[in-house]
Amino acid sequence: MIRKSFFGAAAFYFFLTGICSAQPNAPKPFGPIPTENQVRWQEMEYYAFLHFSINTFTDQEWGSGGDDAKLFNPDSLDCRQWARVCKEAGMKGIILTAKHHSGFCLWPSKYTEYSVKNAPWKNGKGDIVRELSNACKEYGLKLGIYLSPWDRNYADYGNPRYITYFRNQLRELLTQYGDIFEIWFDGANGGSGYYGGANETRTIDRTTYYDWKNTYQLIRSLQPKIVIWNDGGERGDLRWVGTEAGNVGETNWSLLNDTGDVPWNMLHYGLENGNAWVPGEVNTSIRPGWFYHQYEDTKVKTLPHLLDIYYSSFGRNGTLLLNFPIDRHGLIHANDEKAAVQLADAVKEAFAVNLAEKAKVSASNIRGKAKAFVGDRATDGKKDTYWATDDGVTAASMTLDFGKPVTFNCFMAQEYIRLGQRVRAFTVSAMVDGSWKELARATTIGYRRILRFPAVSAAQLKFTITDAKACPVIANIGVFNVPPVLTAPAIIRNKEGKITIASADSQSVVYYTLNGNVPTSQSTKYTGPVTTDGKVEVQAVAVDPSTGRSSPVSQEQFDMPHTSWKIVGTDDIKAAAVIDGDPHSAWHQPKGKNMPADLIIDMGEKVNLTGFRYLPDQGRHAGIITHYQLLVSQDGQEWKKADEGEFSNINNNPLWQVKKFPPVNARYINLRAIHNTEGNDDAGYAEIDVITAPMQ
Ligand code: FUL
Repeated sequence: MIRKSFFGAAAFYFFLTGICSAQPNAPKPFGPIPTENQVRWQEMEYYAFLHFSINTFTDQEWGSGGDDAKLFNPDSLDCRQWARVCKEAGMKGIILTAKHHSGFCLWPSKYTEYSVKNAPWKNGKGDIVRELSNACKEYGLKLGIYLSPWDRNYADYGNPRYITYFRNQLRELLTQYGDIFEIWFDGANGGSGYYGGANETRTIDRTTYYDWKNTYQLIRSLQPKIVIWNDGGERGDLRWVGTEAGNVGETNWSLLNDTGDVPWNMLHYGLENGNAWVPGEVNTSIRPGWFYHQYEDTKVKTLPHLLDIYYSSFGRNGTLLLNFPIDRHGLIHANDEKAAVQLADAVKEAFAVNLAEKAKVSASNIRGKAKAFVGDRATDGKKDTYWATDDGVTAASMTLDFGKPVTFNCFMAQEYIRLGQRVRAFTVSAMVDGSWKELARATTIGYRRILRFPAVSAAQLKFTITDAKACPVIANIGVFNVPPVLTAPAIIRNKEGKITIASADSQSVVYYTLNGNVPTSQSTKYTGPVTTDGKVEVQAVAVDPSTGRSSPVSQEQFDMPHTSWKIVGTDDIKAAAVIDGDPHSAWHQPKGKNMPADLIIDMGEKVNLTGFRYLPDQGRHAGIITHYQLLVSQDGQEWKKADEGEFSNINNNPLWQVKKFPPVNARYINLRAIHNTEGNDDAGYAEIDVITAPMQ
């Protein structure tokens, strides 16, 4: 079944375009306002990212640029499947990594040999951008392009010849595949790479190297309706929100100052008095990584997690760009498809009935007392009408009378952004036992703001704008009763092998299994920490006894317990945080300890090691290791290198890093930190773990 829009039935209320300022006495635009291209983009609301490249076949997040094009060989690639899944998920478009940092091109660019034309897939005759562009047309989706400015394959990266190459590629992509709605220029720029065989580190100044001004001019001349996303260098039409975790600030202004690089907090919250309209796009992946890794098949984000992302992006004046990693077959994995469709269904269910629609509306102030601006304009389901107050009135309220008590737990508001973003703060209250009870208090609104609060039954709701930059202009409001969704329990194992399972919902009961079976309410009830030994797979579910509703199942696989593990070579007892199984505790090497910095663990017994895992400090954005060596030893005296490399993209996505290598017997491991994200000597660790196989 094709879902017509992300919101299904609620879509009717949620779109806004058109020109209302044609009304006599309409408010004048205030401050920066969006361009037509930005409004068109904002109304897309929800669209897909697809990450696919040569490194899909080497199990890496970033390709080095030196991997053989022959590795690129999906056996069942089907762009129509990608488009179908995105359509069913309620998305309006797809942005494809036509070229990621590896430099490998998914289209047969005539300017490089490093592309599908030298891959076994379709005997070198394939063109994924073409196939996707056709599939998008068939499914009524828009197409966007990710073209990495950083190219780890190209010999001339770092000198001006690369800019000509980059623009030639842009010309190909922006002229041969129809309309492109968005172009994406990632902020990772320069570093180590293959670079035509030079295998070296190259740094560039991303604010000047790409001559963005002229590059933008070229883009806009080829695709006048495009929006440009650029993280760093030169501000584009859209901004990154400073995290890949799937949220933007609760305060979120669609404004920035007209400068290039901006500090993190500005990206996350926008700038109240910024002089340019630069709205935020929230990008995140449906799995921990951007690229496909089989070991993440059980780590696809659960419905409650995806709903949180949805409310923290789309519900906070952002658009949501959700990534599907394309797998080695060339398909969106079934688990990812299932999760995305569940999200679409849950959203459709949540917003099916807008209680505001039938309410009697009154407003404390109506612009010129004119019918054109009464409160009902915000509940008439029309996108081009609005409630507005007189100029100079920057605090006002609107009351909804439902006629009888109704139950609700969610409020939605939209500003008419064509006239600028105005509201600074607002509250939502309900008439309970004869007086107004505040349910929620929030800051900015923008294109759309959604607030959730504990369910209340009331016959009246009051929406109060407490502060605005200029007279408020409210296009839509909605009131909903959203079905509760239980969060999957969190599972951790401590150093002693004790498993703790925690549910975020206090009234729910947790059931678990230790044998790989899916838990149900017939499984063992969790009553307190469970002692385990050896490798174990834990699955857990939370069930609400009053409704019978259950959470998604969470699943963790633990390797050897850390019971006999010791950190060697430091007296600092706090170093134990690295092996305590708690992702929230961390340890950093003492100040003054230079890179390379060694962290040696004695595992207490000889094991057959096939890999390791590293989780950076989750609390501080510091001491995140990017380049490492993993040394192993049987006796703590003689060491050999089992692995070395980079933790790609760990700065933006500081999650578990999994590294595998050929089996080796060892009792000691040394994770040697070579570099970190800051280029200083801070080496930090939340957790280190190993991957073992039975002894040979
Ligand atoms: C990051 C890149 O480095 C990742 O690989 C990914 O493409 C993500 C969307 O942006 O910064």
